[in-house]
Amino acid sequence: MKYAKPAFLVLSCLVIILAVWYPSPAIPAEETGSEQEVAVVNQPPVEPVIRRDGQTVHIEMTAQVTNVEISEGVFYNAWTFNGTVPGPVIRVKEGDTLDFTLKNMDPDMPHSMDFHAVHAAPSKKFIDVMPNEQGTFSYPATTPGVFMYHCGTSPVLLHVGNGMYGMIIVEPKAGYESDAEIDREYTIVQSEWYREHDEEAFMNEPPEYVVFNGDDFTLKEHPLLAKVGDQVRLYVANVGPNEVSSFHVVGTTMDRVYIDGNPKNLMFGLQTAMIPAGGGAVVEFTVTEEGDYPILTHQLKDANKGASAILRVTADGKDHGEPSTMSH
Ligand SMILES: [Cu+2]
Repeated sequence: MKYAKPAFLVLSCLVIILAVWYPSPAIPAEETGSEQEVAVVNQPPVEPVIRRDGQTVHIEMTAQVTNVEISEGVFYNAWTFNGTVPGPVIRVKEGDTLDFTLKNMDPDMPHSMDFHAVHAAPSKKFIDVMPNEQGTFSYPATTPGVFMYHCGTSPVLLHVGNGMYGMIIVEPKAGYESDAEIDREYTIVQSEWYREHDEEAFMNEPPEYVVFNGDDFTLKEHPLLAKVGDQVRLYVANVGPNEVSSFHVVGTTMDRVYIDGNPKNLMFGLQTAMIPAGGGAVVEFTVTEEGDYPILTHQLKDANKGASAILRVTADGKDHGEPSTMSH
C-alpha cells in the first residue's frame, strides 16, 4: 500500500502524456456505431434581435441547422435562419438603414445574407460568414415592398433548397392607398422541398413538396381567419427556388395587387397574381360570405403537393372549428 500511490501517480502521468502525444486515430464513419452515424446537428430556434434606433434598425439573426417538420411526421434537417423555415418575417420602414449581424452557428458551413430589399455591393456585403463567426453589414432599405431574403453562399441553390430564406417587408413611407380599407393581414411564403440535401434533385427533379410557410399542413389545420365583409391583405413572397407561383384565392377576385409590394405597381381585379421565384406581391381582396376559401397556387400540381391554405370566414371572425367542406 505504501508504494501504491506514487506508482499510480507515475502511471497516470504516463497515460496522460501518451494521450496528449498520441491522439486517438480518427475512426472511419463505417466503423462507428449507428449512434454516431445518425448524429446530426439540430440547434433549437433562436429569436432574432430587432432593435430600432431612430432610422437605424439593428437586426441580429442566426444561420443554424435545425430539424423542421415539412409534412406531418416528415422532418428535414434544414439549413435555416434562426431555426425556422421560412426564417422570421422582418419588418422595417422605407428609408431605414439596416445594421445587420449574421451569427453563423453552423459548425460546418459558411453562410451569408442577401436581402432583396437593399442596395449594396454583393461582393462586399452579402459575403460569407464562416462557421462559429459573425459578420455585420450596413445598407439602406429605400424601396418599399415585400421582398425575399436568402443565403447567398455558393452554391446558392443548395442553400435555398435546404431552407435558408424568408420575407422582409419594407413599409412604404406614405403607406398604401388602401391602408384604411384593410381589416387584417397575413404573410405567406411559398417554397419547395426536394430530397434532403440532394443538389442533383434540386437541379433536375420536381419538388416533393411545395408549401406555404414551410410545411403542407399548418395553414390547413389552423386556417387564416377573417370576418364576413373584411378586406384581407396578404404579403406574399415566392422564394422558389425553382417554381413560379400562380397565386390565387378561390371565391373572390383581387381588389388590388401591388406587384412586389410597391405602392406604384398597383393592379386591379386580378384573378391570379403571377409571382416569379424571387418575387413578391401584396394581394388584397374582400370576403363576402361565410365559409372556407382556399388560397393556393394555380399551378395545380404544386397546390396538390402542399401549396394551399384555408382562409376561414365567419360572422365574427373567430374559428369555430368547422371542417372545410370545399374539395379544392
Ligand atoms: Cu447558407
